[in-house]
This record gives sequence, structure tokens and C-alpha cells, in this order.
Amino acid sequence: PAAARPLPAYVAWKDPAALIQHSGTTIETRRSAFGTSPITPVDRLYIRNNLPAPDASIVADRDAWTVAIEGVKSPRSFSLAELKGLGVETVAMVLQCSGNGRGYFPSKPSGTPWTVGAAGCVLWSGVPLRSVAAALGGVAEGMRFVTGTGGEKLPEGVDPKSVIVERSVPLSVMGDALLAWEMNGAPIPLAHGGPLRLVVPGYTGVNSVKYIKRLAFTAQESDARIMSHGYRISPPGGKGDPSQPSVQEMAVKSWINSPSGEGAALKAGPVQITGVAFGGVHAVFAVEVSVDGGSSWLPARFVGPDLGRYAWRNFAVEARLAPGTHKLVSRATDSTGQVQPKDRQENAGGYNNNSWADHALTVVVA
Ligand code: MSS
Repeated sequence: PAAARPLPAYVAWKDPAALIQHSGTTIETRRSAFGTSPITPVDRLYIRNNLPAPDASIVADRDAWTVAIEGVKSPRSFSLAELKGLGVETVAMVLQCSGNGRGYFPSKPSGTPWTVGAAGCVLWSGVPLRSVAAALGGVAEGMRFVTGTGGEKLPEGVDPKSVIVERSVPLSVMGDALLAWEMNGAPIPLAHGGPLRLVVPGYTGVNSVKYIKRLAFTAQESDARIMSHGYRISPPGGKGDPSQPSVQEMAVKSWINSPSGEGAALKAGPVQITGVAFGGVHAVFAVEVSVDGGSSWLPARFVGPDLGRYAWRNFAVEARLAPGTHKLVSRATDSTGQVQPKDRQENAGGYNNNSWADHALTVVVA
């Protein structure tokens, strides 16, 4: 393959050969770089920043980072050192950009044309939101949302609401959401939201606010543009507005990573077809694979450990592919019986693409 472009300084420690660099703030994992264990190595994990990452000085003294907690009986700020005393939990979770799969929309929506690689599965450790709220007398009456605000320095001369990364999710996420300081067993790198990140399991990536400065239980959704107009399921050709559904819960999805279709033609003979499958807010239950574009299906088996309902699972099917061209597809079912659909739901932003047909992979066998 062509020599990879050097990565920007804040992600210079990542593996360039494993990544597709769309821009300095949008970097995707190559399909062939996912491997066959459920946790995505941090140096291969995708990056999506709506604003440039803050200065690296914010991770120089992590424990000194502070977050304001509002919308509780006794609001106050906590340092990260203090938060660590309130509780600790670890969750394995698929982190997936709302626009993962956008590149398959024939309408070419504006935004990064991600294929499969704006996703990974990560272990996060931190304090449950419910423990933080409990330490402050509980959530104040009438609050219906959890609103997280990112700690980026905002550009001068523009309305802060038009650029600030501030997202609201329903209060029901309280069961499993964390304020996390650790990722795959190490402090969260700046690029992924260190020193402290809100993580909302089962929800698309934009809802997991990095470098969180304010966690508020609120009666209303944020009126920041990224919430009110951005990340909405808008009709094709339309614009986002607050009446449309926000991009929040993820739905059942899977794709094949190997063979990747990248590189030289495969040799005829037995092949393990592998990929990843997840249910979003529900656990993934089963996966089927087709080597004929979806005409007939084979049951796949899960490979490796089950890290819980928010994680993805690796799957495998053994097949013998004759010389020629084959169209490989996978289709997952979640624990509530929801089957990954054949077709995408058209929308202007190119969000939530879980179509199995769009994720088909054509491979040539010599
Ligand atoms: N946060 C903040 N603060 N900022 C920004 O920009 N972005 C989003 C999230 N969070 C942001 C935040 C998005 S959009 C996403 S995806 C994610 O994040 C990513 O992550 P990483 O770590 O991978 O980079 Mo789409 O839905």
C-alpha cells in the first residue's frame, strides 16, 4: 500500500499503517486492522473530533482536572482525584461514530465517508454517574436529561452555542454511564478524551463527551447547535431541527473484517470468515454469514469471551471459496429478536447505517 501520511502530533503515537486518515480530526481504522479479539488496541482506534483537541497540558496533572456537577441536590465541583473515591466500575463498550457507514450512502451526505472503521470496542473504567449523583444528595426534581459539556477552548468571535460540544441523553442512561478516566487499563489519552470522559454505553460516539468539564442533570436538552440541529435523523435533502429524532441509541449491526478484500486475491481453499457484531443497547444474540450476497445463510459461531451486552463479539464461519468473485455479507440478531436490516434508513446526515447489504464485501479468489 501507499506510504501512510504522518499523523498529527496529538495522535502521533498511533499506528499509521492501521489507519485511514481522512483529515487531522477524522481518522478511521482499516477493516484489515481489527483483528480477532474483542478489545480494539488504542493505537488502532478511530478518532473523531468536532473541534481541535485541547492542549496536552490538560493531561499533565490528571488528578487536578475538575468537573462541575449540576442538577443535583447539592451541586459542586469534583477534582478527578476526588471522583476516584466515589466509586469504580468497568464496562466494555462499542464506541461507534454516528456516521460510521456513511460512505455507503449513494446520496453522498456531507461529513466523513467512513466505511466500517469509525468504531472500536473499548474497556472504560470510572465512577458510575449514579454514584456521583448519590454522593450529592441525588438528582434534583424534574430533571430528565444528562447533559455533558466538552472542555475544548472555543474559537473566538463565534457564538459559543454554535460550536461547543454539549450533548444531552435521557436520564435512563444513569444505569450504566460512567465518568471514565481509564481506557483499556491505562489513563485515557488526550485524543480519546482524557483526563475525564463521559461514556454512555449503547449510544453513538458523539454522546460520549471527551474532556468533560460539566455534567448536568437538566430538565431540557441542551440548546447547543450540536444537539438541537446536529446529529438529527433528517429526511433526505432536509436539514436538522429539534423536532427530529436525535442520534442516540445504536441498533444491531455486524460486518466482516477478514478476508478484508484489501490486497492480493485469496487462494482457493478453506478460509475463516471473521468479523464483529454488536446489538447496541441490547446484547448481540446470533450472526449469520452469506458467501453469495445474501441468497443463503450459514450460522456463525462466536469467538472469544463475551464482555457484556455493550461490547461487540467476534464471529467466525469456515467456508471453502471456489476460484471466482464472491460477495460476503453478515447479518446479526440482538437479544430482543431485532435482525440487522438489509437496507439503510435514508437520512440527510448519513447516520446510523446498519444495512447488511451496504456492508457487503467483494473478494476475488484465484
Ligand atoms: N467530545 C468532545 N469534547 N469533542 C468532540 O469533538 N466528538 C464526538 C465524541 N465526543 C467529540 C466528543 C464524536 S462525534 C465521536 S464519534 C467520538 O467522540 C469519537 O471518539 P474518539 O475517542 O474515537 O475520537 Mo461521531 O458520532
